Formats: sequence, structure tokens, C-alpha cells
Amino acid sequence: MRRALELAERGAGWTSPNPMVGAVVVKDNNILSESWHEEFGGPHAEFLALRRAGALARGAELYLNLEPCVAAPGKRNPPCADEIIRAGIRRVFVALRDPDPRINGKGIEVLRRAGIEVVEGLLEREARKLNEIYLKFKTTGRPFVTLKMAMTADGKIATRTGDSQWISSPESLRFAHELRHRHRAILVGIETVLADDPQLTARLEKKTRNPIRIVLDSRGRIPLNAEVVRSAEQIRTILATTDAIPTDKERALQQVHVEIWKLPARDGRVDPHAVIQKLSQEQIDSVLIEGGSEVAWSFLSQRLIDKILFVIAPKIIGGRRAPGPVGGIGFERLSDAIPLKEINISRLGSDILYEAYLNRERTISS
Ligand code: AOF
Ligand code: ZN
Repeated sequence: MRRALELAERGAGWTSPNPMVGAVVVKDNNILSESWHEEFGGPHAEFLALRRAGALARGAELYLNLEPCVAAPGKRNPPCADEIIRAGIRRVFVALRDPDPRINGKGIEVLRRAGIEVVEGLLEREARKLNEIYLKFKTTGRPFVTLKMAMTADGKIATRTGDSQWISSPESLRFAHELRHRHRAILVGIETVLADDPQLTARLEKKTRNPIRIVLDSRGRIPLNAEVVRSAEQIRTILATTDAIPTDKERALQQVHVEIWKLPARDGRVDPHAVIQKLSQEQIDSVLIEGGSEVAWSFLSQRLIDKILFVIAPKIIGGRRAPGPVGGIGFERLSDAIPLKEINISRLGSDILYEAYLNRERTISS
């Protein structure tokens, strides 16, 4: 199953909004064949692995990190449960049921009715984490929201003059690009665009998928020569704004292929709830928020973040005016603090990666 999870992860970034799935066919303690779902719309992992094993699959065991699919309207691929039966598989290990209402338990039922032994729940925790985006989006119809911020050991995201490049290590930068590749959209505030003029693309040695770029800019202050505006014809770019944007600015941006989302305001800014609603409508399953601190507060205070990734660099900047990762007005009382759960700490070169979940009961712990 560990191998199945490893294989599944190779599809990261490519399978969205479908799940990452890996399949391993085992006979007499040997791996006969293995495969994974490579990209959205492509053949399913089970299908590929069984085809590779051929006649040898008869009497073998199959390891899957997700329940196999059954025939359903709207599906592109042949039902894997039928393929498993036809191949003569003896026993199937399934880490996790598929929450897709067309499948949810039916895949397992079909196998059992055909006399195949099904063992559920092996490495279920790991399987849930791997497909956390798919699980949230399938069960709620809303995007999985990750907030990623890099800061110094004294909790600053820039110096008092706004210098922020680069706080973190080269390993952290690579991690940031991997995150961009794995999320369907990336979102930043206008202040970040004005300060850093970022490209917001996924740049790694391997082939990557660029996220859809979203800039929160309630008054339409984005310059027409900003990097993201200049490349809007190549990469889908959205300006999430309000009625406060001047009409001529709106037209000028549309002319250069920037998509305009006119959304309601909340406290003089684009309402984060409206952003999430729009993302849901657009079938965007995940969004990576990269700052700045005002955007971070706006989404955090409205309880719209699922996961935070704080990268902490071994540096001290100081300065009472130097911003921290979360701005806004902040809570008055400690008892209002947002609790973080399932804390995980690891290293990224010389930096520390602090990972935590919020809203856990509403997302994937089920
Ligand atoms: C995948 N890859 O390896 C498995 C999936 O439209 P279809 O026919 O590709 O079906 C997509 C659904 O199939 C998906 O939502 C999930 O429920 C199920 N399993 N999907 O893309 C796979 N095993
Ligand atoms: Zn399938």
C-alpha cells in the first residue's frame, strides 16, 4: 500500500480535479505490475496495472489507495471494479472509500458480490492526506484552501521597508513551486503584486502545470505593466475586484485578457466568502494563498483556510513596523485565537516547515 501511495503521488498536480490513484498487483509476495493515474481524463491506475499484469493477475492481490470505480453516467473510463473481476484478482486492499456519490461503497460491494475478498482501511490516514484536495472538493463542492507564508525566526515576512526577497532557503523556494504545481489556483493580494511584481507560475526542473492566477484588488490598482497582466494571454489570470474599479481600468485589463470577477465587498475589501463561492462555481478544487498578511487575515478570520504552511527561516529582522504573516485588526482576546490541529514539523534545507490544519471537522477527517 505504501508503494501504491508513492505511485499515486506521481500524478500530483496532473489529475485534478480527479484523485491521485496508485495500483500494485502482487502475487506470492512479488510485485507483478504497478501503475498510477497519470493525468485527468487518462486511464485509471487499476486498469493500467491489470493490463500490464495480463493473465498473471489471476489469483493475485491488488493494492489500491482508493476504492475502484463502477459504471456511472458522465464517467470517461471503463469501470475498474469490472476489470478487477474479469482479471481474476483474489483479494483487494483498499485504503479509502471514494466519496464520489456515484461510487461511495459501490466499488467494494461489486467486488464482494463477485466473491473477491476486500480489506479496507490499510494506511487510510496517509491515503486521506494524499488526496485531501479531492476529498474536500468532492464532499463539499468547495476548494481546498492552503495558506503558505515564509517568515523569519522572529515572525516577519519583510523588513520595515518591504524587502522580502528572499527570506527562505533554495529548498523552500522549490517547495513553493511544487505547491503552485499542486494547486489549481494561486491567490495573492494587490499589495504583494505592487511590492514584488511576482509571476505566480510553477517553475521547476520537471514539467509543471501553472496555477490559475488570482489577484485580490478591490479598487483596481494593478498596473497594466505588472508581470501577471503582461502574461495573461498565456496563463489564465483573474482580477477579483469590486464596483470600486474604474470602468476604463476594467476595460483596459479585459483588453489584455485579464478576467474580471466583480464581487461584493466586505470591510472595504473583496469578500473572501464571495471568492470561495466563485471558485466553487468555476470547479476550481484548490487554491494556494501566498499572502500578503492582509489577505491571510481576511481568509483566516473568516475560517476559510484548511491548511497552513509556515516556512520559518533562521534569520532575525526586527522592527516593530516590519509585518508578520497575519495582519488585519487581529483578535482582541486570546480565547478567540484560531486553534491549529495536526501539527507537523519538518525541515526544508536550513528552514523549518510548520504545517497545521484548521476547520478539521469540516474538511477531511470525517
Ligand atoms: C481517476 N483515476 O485512477 C481512479 C479514479 O471520468 P472518469 O471515468 O475518469 O472517472 C473519474 C472518477 O473515477 C473519479 O472521480 C473517481 O471517483 C474514480 N476513480 N479516477 O481519475 C483513477 N481510480
Ligand atoms: Zn476506475
